[in-house]
Amino acid sequence: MNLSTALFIVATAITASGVSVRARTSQVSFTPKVKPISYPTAAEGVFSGIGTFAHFPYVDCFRNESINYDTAILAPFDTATIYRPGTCFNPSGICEGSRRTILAGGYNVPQKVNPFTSLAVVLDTGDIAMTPYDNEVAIRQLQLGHQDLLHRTPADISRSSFPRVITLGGDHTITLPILRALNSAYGPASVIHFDSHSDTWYDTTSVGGASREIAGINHGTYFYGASKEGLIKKGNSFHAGIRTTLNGPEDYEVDEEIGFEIVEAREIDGIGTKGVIEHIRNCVGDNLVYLSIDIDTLDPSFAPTTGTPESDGWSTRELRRGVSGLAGLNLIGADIVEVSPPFDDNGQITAIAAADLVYEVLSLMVRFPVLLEEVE
Ligand SMILES: [Mn+2]
Repeated sequence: MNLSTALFIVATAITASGVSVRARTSQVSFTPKVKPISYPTAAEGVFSGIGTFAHFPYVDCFRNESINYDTAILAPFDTATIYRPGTCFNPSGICEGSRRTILAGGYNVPQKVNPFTSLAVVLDTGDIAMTPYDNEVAIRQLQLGHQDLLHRTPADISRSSFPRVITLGGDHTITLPILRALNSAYGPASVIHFDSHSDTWYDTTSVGGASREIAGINHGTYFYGASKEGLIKKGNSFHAGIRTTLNGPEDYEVDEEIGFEIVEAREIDGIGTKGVIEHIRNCVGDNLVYLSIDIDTLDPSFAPTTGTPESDGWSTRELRRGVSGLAGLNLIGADIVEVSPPFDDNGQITAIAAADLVYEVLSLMVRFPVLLEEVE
């Protein structure tokens, strides 16, 4: 990142300095025959620049007090994964998948908004540093980093109470420290959770063992912990896309006790995306909502590169419809997790699907700011 950033600054200086640049070492005058191009161009939208999400400006908010409205952050962490690791490479993977998001202009046709030309200030803040050696410390680092971003003054205080963060995971464990951070600003929130797994497993020995308490917190159990900590609105939270095997029917009973309703993946055959959206909206109502998207909601044919793939899933089109169907809900933050670039194919099929899902979420956030006075 440092090298890329340095190169970017140098290039800008040359362009801004005019047509004549004197090389310091040789003292030879150089006059370009072609006028420097003005930015942005379509080509820049694809190939040039450092690899931020969809070419949004990179600002290291952890060393910079600049205000912001919406923020995409990156959280590399995969040391609580039960099956395929590699999601620590995911933030940059999704950014690669977003390289051509603005090529055709960035206007979101079904959502009728262009997040690139709206008044919202959107930044790519870079990674939160998280240790790969100690999960207890890493989870704390993400919580504090997220909390730091969240409690800044938003760019437009007349429209928004707090900046909103879209986190590119990482394995799904990252949702727990994010919910802890959000709780410091908003209190308990409803959760809309797209996933093939409920992630509310309570018997930690069945998902990797738990010789210490921290070992029981992983990407299959974090919602159980979040509910016990009072971070989730019970009865007003929702899983969509569930289809994994269970220990037994009792898993669903515990899940309901923890506070979730469920639409299984197979139900879409009967009720369609419209029915799925209706169920979700009825469940969360006007509550503050946190949105968490596991890429394994998608069938492995649409997203092969993920921590724990499950067949019989939804298509990218169905999931994008589901996400854009959340229009008007009080969305206070979101994550997209479990993309593991080392397992992706040469066409970056998973990274592109994930990037497009982030684009849908960003479009929602730009359209519907959340001002607490208007919600309560
Ligand atoms: Mn999952």
